[in-house]
Amino acid sequence: MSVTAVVGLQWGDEAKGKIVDLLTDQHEVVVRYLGGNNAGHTVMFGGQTYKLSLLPAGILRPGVTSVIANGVVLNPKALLSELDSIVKQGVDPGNLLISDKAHVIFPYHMVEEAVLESHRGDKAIGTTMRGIGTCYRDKYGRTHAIRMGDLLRKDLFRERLNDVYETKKLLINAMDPKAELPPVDEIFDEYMGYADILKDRVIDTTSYLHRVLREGKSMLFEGAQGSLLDIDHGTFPYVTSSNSSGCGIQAGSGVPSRRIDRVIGVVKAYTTRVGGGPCPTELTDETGQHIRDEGNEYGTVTGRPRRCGWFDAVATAHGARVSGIDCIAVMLLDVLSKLDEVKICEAYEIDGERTTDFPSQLDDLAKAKPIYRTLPGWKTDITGVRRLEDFPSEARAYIDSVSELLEAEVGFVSIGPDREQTVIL
Ligand code: 2SA
Ligand code: MG
Repeated sequence: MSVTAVVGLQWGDEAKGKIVDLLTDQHEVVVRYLGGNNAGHTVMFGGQTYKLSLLPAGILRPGVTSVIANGVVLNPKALLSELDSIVKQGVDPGNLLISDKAHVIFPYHMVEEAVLESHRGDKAIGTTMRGIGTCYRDKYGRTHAIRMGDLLRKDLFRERLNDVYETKKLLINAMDPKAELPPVDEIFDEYMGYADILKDRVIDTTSYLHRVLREGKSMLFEGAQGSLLDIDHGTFPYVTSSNSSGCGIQAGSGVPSRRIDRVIGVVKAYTTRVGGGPCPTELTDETGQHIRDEGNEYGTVTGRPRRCGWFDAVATAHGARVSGIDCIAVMLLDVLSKLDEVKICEAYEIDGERTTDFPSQLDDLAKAKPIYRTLPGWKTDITGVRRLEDFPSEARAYIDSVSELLEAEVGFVSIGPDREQTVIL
């Protein structure tokens, strides 16, 4: 019985959902440990498309227990509407557990974020506006935080919400006197309603997960966003507000990394980024648009067009190192199939110096000029390939270059959205 983790190594949207979905039938428990309804996972099988945001992909497999662990910031309204929509698609969400330590997103988090982002003008982070950063801010600030466990304690919740609301209103209106918050009583009633529906699912998931480990059951950690959006190791401040690299698993679930047997680093065969911040290999020309069209690169949560570019091995190798991967899954390789030649950034030139270290300072990253390795395109439809040896030699060479530059073995290659369209090594 094994413990596996699936982590994105770029700026998110590496198609982690597909790998998680493939692995869920080999695992008894699937755990989300960070982020919230800013994440977007699309899973396709049996002719149906499932759009998941907050729910772990394990929810789609009968018999698998899905856990929303302590590191997640939870918007109960979003959770319930997501549950509702998968129930309508015929899924039974029976085994879903929620940590009593998960922090709760309230309407004032969204209002506060909108005010903060608009004050930054053209320096805006380009967030998903889901109240993610403002909720984490309250978590780390400690004094204005409300957790799932608090919602279940009516009197305590009432008292805390009153205190928090008072201060939030002051702060928000100091920045923007016109910003409006729903009345506190309305929020209280609304959230008591959510608590009532969710209460049987709320437990101490840390103890639960350790019980699962003691029983020798298998467990799968499902990453959200990607390593380059990690609050500590990503392109700060253009990051999300949690540890979205492999580093987040321990803090976000209470399961130490030494208990994890296999970390799968998921990479897209090219680069995408949504939101602000430097992206050295971004292509603003027609090749970039071609990749966007072929890969349907639009945010699943916000619908924003994603910035597209060549595979950046410097950035991705950094993601791989901090996440401590055992192998990689190369996704969306078919998107590059029509190109005459394909490029991989193997180093940066910064102030005339060549480097393969990912810069820790944003201004250095903004100056980085990609040094490319150019490979011939394969110009063939590869969506029907099921074995590594059946890829055209050019596609093989591309996969080998990615593997070499990331110093990692390839475990999976995906050549289409369906479960079947995967080469497993
Ligand atoms: P936030 O909302 O505080 O987490 O935003 C901070 C930065 O993190 C980026 N971010 C993401 N990047 C890629 N994919 C994400 N999920 C959605 C998707 C995004 C969407 O799957 O497509 O629909 O737009 C995601 N979530 C957060 C965000 O763009 C900011 O740069
Ligand atoms: Mg996504």
